[in-house]
Amino acid sequence: MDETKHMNLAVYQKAKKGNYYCGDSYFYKETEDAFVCAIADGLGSGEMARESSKAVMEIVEDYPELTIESLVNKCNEALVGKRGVVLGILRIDFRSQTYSYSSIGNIGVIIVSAEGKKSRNIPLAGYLAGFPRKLRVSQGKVEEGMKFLMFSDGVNDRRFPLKRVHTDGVDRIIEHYKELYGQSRDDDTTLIAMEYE
Ligand SMILES: [Mn+2]
Repeated sequence: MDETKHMNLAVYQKAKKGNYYCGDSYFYKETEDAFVCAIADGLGSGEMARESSKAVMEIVEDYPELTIESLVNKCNEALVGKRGVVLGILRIDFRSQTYSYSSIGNIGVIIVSAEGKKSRNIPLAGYLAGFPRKLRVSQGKVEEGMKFLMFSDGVNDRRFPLKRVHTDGVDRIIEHYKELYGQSRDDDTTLIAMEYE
């Protein structure tokens, strides 16, 4: 993936116990103007689930300049005739200094302000499957030191160790999660920790 200049980023990904392939996909990209990051979890398992989540990742790769709404609409078009996915997308616009994100289905997003205030996104139920659906996009100003956590449902967000997130760097956040929950793998797990600097 691309070098990132504005974003500090660390990733943890692990396939479900006994599974060779991970059904979760993620992608991130930073351009002059924006940073985009997405996690998709294909419904079901195996080849077809993977095909869907890959199709969505290609959209994010090809159109980082689009707004969240347009990105999700494009993803939806790419899913016509395919299996559905749950999807989380975060986009940071460097010019307007804003972030926006949307989560459809069980992709968690937690934002930690530079002062340590945490806000948790409540994902919309359902999934994306090639037909129009209602979206909810959350937006705000980005500030230096702000952190974003995005994760698939393999991460139990009620157990997520949030106490030290404010002071820990992104690598340490990932390490800490691994130490605590690296052994329990009931589902594919993807966790991405990001910091805007
Ligand atoms: Mn899952």
